[in-house]
Amino acid sequence: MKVAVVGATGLVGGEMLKVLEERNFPVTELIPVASEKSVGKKISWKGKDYTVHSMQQAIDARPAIAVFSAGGSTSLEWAPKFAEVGTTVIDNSSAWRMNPANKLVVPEVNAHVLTAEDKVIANPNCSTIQMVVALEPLHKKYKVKRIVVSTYQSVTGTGKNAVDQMMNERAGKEGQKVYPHQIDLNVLPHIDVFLDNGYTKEEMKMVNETKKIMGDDSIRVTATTVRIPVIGGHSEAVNVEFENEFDLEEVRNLLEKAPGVIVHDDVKAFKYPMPLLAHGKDEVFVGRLRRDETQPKTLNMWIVADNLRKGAATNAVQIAEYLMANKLINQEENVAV
Ligand code: 2RA
Repeated sequence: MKVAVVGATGLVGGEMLKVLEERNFPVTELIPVASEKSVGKKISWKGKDYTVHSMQQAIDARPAIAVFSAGGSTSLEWAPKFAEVGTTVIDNSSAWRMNPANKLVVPEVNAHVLTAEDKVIANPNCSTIQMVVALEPLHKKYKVKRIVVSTYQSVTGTGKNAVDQMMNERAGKEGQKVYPHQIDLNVLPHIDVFLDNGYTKEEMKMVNETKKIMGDDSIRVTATTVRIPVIGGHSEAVNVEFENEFDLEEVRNLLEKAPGVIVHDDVKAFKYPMPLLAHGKDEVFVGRLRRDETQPKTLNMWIVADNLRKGAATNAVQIAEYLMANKLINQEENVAV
């Protein structure tokens, strides 16, 4: 199957290539795409060199699937052009996520909404993905009413330049500044731009995307998203109120059986999820399970996942796997128009 990776030279694009290889996705021809300045350069994948294509060259090759991680404006301009030639686009930007005509998918939660007519599919925001994977089994059983979430997000969520800023600061070196303040030895309660309501775009993504993915507009979400000087993954402290009462052991059992979830929770042995342990893995790690003793039907939990993998690349590839398994993409080598 011809697969285009748009943004192949970025952090998420590189992770997408890694995940496609690790999961043996049946790529017969890889079409890496990057900005004009990289066109013609070579990238290596599975021991072979591939020439970086321009967008138009990639469209002309008529890939069956194009996974995008190239920013919202690029996706708005080019994703429809891929779709016009029959390619199915899975886009990691926020461009299409809240558009009613486009599906927003986390396979463990709502892959069933996908159809062969979906040609531009949105990959949710990383901090939303890990939260809904953990909440879905509990929502099915107890019905989520309200979520209060605080996030502790890795600098890899911003990109390579942010990692460089943190490492330069740590080494006492000068360098490009991505954040408005020092990030090393600090935390920034500021991810993406501030809106008129005092929240950031990142926080409103968690509010709005959660409802769309879980298919329940009655779910109330309030979020504080924070950048911290780590790599490896995003962490989240989630306080979730249910419509119905729960049993804590039953919650633990539901999570242990849930797809894509690993429960890591034994505080006596100091076992709990951490970015260092989630780094490079595809699962969502849950721990610190405990009842909120200040109000009924309410649970506290700690959720950690690698934001570049399950938070982006792996979720996108899992969507592609679902489409392929359910024959929802044109798998002919030359996609029919
Ligand atoms: C971040 N979730 O962490 C956003 C986008 N990747 O910066």
